[in-house]
Amino acid sequence: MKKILITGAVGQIGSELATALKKRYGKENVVASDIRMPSDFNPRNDGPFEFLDCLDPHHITRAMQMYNFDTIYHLAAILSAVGEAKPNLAWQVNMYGLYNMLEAARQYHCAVFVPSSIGAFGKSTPKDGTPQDTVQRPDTMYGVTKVAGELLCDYYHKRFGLDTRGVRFPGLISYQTEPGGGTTDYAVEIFSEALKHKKYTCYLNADTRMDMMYMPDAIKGMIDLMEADPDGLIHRNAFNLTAMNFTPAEIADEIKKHIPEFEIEYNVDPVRQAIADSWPNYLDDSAARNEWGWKPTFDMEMMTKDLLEKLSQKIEKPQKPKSR
Ligand code: VAH
Repeated sequence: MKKILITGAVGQIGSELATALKKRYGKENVVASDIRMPSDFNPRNDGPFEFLDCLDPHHITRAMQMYNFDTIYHLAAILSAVGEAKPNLAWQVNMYGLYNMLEAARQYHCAVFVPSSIGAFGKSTPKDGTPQDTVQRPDTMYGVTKVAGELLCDYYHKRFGLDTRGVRFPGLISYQTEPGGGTTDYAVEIFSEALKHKKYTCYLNADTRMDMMYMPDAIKGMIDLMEADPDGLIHRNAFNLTAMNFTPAEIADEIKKHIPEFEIEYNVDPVRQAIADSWPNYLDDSAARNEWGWKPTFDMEMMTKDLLEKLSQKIEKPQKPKSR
């Protein structure tokens, strides 16, 4: 039976991945970890949780020895916008944290999933149908750490035979957690603002096109990749992955089909606009489709309908705190 560690398990991806993995493998076989506790954690119902700072090898060693993991989903990271505000912190967490987890995985013989991002591309990367193998010259600290992380994971596979796997995620859209300081966060915030206030002030230009994905597809993609036959993987780390692409104006029009009175206005944040402008318009994800059968379910229309339905239920009937 699998024994899985998730770092960054209280974050946007981690919180939903933890739920999915516990359902698939049993909650006692999935250890969620982070440097902050989940808001509604109940040790009796939710399975084990560990305070684990990926910058502290002692925390990591203690967890590895306690649980004898065979798989690590390393999600602890600083995202693009926060990374530009705090570049040193982004380097520390995204590189030293990754190095510590790869070293632990090497010593304890674990497979490792590490997410990269469309942020690993820069202005000189072809923006339309961005190839799997192409120029990667990002000019954000986040992008530098993502490219370096991809290369470090490839090195640990080639040099030590470590089973490293990963994808380049587009903007991920979910409703379970607050956005985590990324450039694509507008595509998360817009839905709750539309439901609560019928309006949203967007920090990106109306025509800023980026790849996006609904969280259920991202979670399925991560698990499918980690369960894929390794002999079929040519690229292994940093597979381009996408499900849809849209602009703020286009997602606003889609929301208006459900909330006709919804209005969007624009107050551009030059820092996040510059980051978004350096990223692709849309990726070519054929390598993932060919090598391990990647196939998203949700397009923009399906995601908008599903997310608004579920988020409105959550807003109307907030979850009661779990019984102790
Ligand atoms: C960010 N949500 O905006 C992350 C992601 C592709 C975007 O890497 O930084």
